[in-house]
Order: sequence, then C-alpha cells, then structure tokens
Amino acid sequence: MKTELINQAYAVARERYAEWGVDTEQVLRQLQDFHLSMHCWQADDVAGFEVQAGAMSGGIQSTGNYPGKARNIDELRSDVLMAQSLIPGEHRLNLHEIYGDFQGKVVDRDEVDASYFQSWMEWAREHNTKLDFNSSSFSHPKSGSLSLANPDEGIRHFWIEHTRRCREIANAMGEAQNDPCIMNLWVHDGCKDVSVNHALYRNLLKQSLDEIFATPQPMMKDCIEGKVFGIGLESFTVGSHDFYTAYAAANDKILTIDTGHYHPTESPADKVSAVLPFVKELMLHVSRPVRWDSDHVTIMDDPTQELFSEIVRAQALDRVHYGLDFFDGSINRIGAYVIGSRAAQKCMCRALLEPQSLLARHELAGEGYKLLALLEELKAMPWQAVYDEFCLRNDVPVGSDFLTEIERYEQTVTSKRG
Ligand code: RNT
Ligand code: ZN
Repeated sequence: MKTELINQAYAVARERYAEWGVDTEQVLRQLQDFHLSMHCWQADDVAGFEVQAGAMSGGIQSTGNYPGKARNIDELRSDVLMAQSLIPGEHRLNLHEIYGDFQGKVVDRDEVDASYFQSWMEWAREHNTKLDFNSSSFSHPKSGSLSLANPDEGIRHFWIEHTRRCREIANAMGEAQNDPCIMNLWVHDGCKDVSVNHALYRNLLKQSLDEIFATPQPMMKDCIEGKVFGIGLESFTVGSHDFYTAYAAANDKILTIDTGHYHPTESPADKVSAVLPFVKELMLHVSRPVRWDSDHVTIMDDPTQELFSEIVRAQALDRVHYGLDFFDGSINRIGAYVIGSRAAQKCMCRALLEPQSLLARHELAGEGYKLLALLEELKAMPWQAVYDEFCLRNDVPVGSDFLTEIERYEQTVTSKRG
C-alpha cells in the first residue's frame, strides 16, 4: 500500500478523533506498549517436542491437517519469527513445558528443569523477546482424567512435582530476562459422567495448589485458569471458574480468563470489572469459541472488542497480561498467528480510541440517547487508519499486504515439510 495514502488517511483520522478529544498519537504510544504473549502451540497443533510424545489428551483438540506444521524446535522458532515479522510491536513468547529443548533425551514431566530451556532463554535474548511459561498436564500416560486432583497420591504427587519444577523454570526465565515470567497453570481434571466426589476432588486440587505455591519464586508470577468442560470430561470440571476465582482472590494469584471457556451466553468481558476489585492482575487467553471451546483463530468479533474495551474503561491496562490461546490446524499456521494477533491489536486500538470521559459524562448525566448515539458513531470512525499508521511506523506490511509474505514463506519453507 502506498505510504502517502496511509499518511493521508491517518491525518484525517487524527483530526476526526481530535474533535472527540482523543489524541491518536497517545494511542499509538499505548499500542507500542501493548505486548501480546504469543502462544507457541499454534505452530504445531500443541504437539511439543517430547521424545516420548504420545497422542493428545486432556480434553483439548486441534482439528485440521493443513500441511507445514512445525516438526521440531528450529522450525517452530523460524515460524514464530516469521509471524512476529508481520505483527507490529514487540511481543512475548508463551511456552508450554512440552516444548523444552530435550536434545533427543526422554525427560519425564517430573524430571524437567531449567537446563532444558537454556537454549530458549538464549534465543529469546538474541531476538529481544521475553518468555512466559505453562505447566503441561495433558498428553501424558499419567494424565488420565485427574492430575492434581487425583486421589491416587502417587499420581497427584507426580503432577505436583511437575508443576513445582515448572515454577522453578519460569523463575529462571524471569531472572534471565530481568522481567517476571508469567506462568499459567491449567489442568484438565474432571469427570466424563456423573460423580459424587466433587468435594473430594476440589479439596485435593486446593491442597495440591497450596503445596505447589508454598515456595516463593520472586521472578515469576502464577496464574490459574478454569474452564467449563473438556472433551471426554463433560460432566464435571474440578477447576471451575468459581473454584479458581475464589482461590486467586484468597491467595493473591493472577486469574486467567480464557475467552473460550465460558457458557455461550456468558460474557468474559464482564468478568474484568467484577474480579479486579479482588485480584491484582489478570491473564488473558484470547481465543474464539465456535459452539464450544474450539480455539478458532481470534478475530475482531464483539466478545473480543468488549473484552478490550472493558479493560480500557476499567483503567486496568497495566494489570492485564495479554496471552493468546488458539490452535487451528486447518489453515496456514503463520496466517493464524498473524490474523489472531492483529485482531487483538485492532480491538485494543479501537478500545483506546474511545472518548472515555465524554461517554462516561453522558451516562452519569442520564443522557442515555447521547451515549448510545456516540457509541454507534464510534463504530464507523476511522480506527483502521490509526492501525495502518501503527503498522507503517513499525515497518511491517500494512493491511492485507502481509499475505504475500506468508505465501512466499509457505512456498519456500512450510510446504517443503513432509
Ligand atoms: C485448555 C486451556 C489451556 C490450553 C493451553 C494449551 O482449555 O485453554 O490454556 O489451551 O494451555
Ligand atoms: Zn487457555
């Protein structure tokens, strides 16, 4: 796209927003400071690099068989860098434990340590990126339907040991990058069919978490993620939203909101102002549920827009960590990263461009029709010109120009993979 045209469109947008008291230059600065935590698992359909890797389990599923998924650590790193080169701004990389650099060695989940992530830390430093982390309870012979809530003490302690070690790894990453590593804890624990031991499982999960969190790890931050149900675990989820919301509030932990994890008519955006008086920070897993927790690629849909708008309206920008969590195996995976990441940024861009104090004033003055009218007008304001300018200033392709780059990478790299 022609630079001149983008600049002209931006100049018009800048004036239009200024009429509403919104400074687009300020918004561009805020966008520059908006860092996504890009999930590594879109590149390979959540397979990871364990030598002993088996089938995917734990109630999650990546569907589709688009050619070219990353088969090893080098391919995944290359794909992530390719995606990042098409996304404006600087972003973090979110690793799961199963993505360690195991060098052909069988390393069980209760044996992992920071040495297997040394090369990741070096890679991150070299590429000026920061790492976040996740323990991995799924896709393992001991996963079953219960891990940290398992009444079998041997299995439960296996997963406690795993998660403890993951916190040490996260802490090492935090130290290496001189910035806390955000570690997410999600376990799939639940029941396929009716169960009468709900209280037992939840007490066990609480006990496990207490043991895991007993050791302070100053350079990492813990977040905990609940959900409604998993595949094959439809009847009961131990780590439900109520469970983790209460745990996070009582134990000063970060609550993770995965936008795919709620009942279809429930609004994840509405959680923001509801829990922020009680928890210091939130972690997002921005995703897109289609009828269930399908983890489709994030787009600019109403729920995503509402979520970012609620964060801005709550003045909570610096209390939120912005993770992505989708894994679509049916389309070009670099494309998936770029579309999803840019969609999240565009939603944030629109959220930041809202004339907040003006809107709030109308509402408090009882001028409901004015509030409604302005919100309607805002939908058609030239936010796209601001985002285009953002891309331009970050030296990444503007608009759909990134398609050519992805196509070239597909032709020369991903299509060559067996
Ligand atoms: C599963 C959770 C979890 C996973 C990743 C792979 O329902 O959303 O965050 O998607 O950890
Ligand atoms: Zn998630």
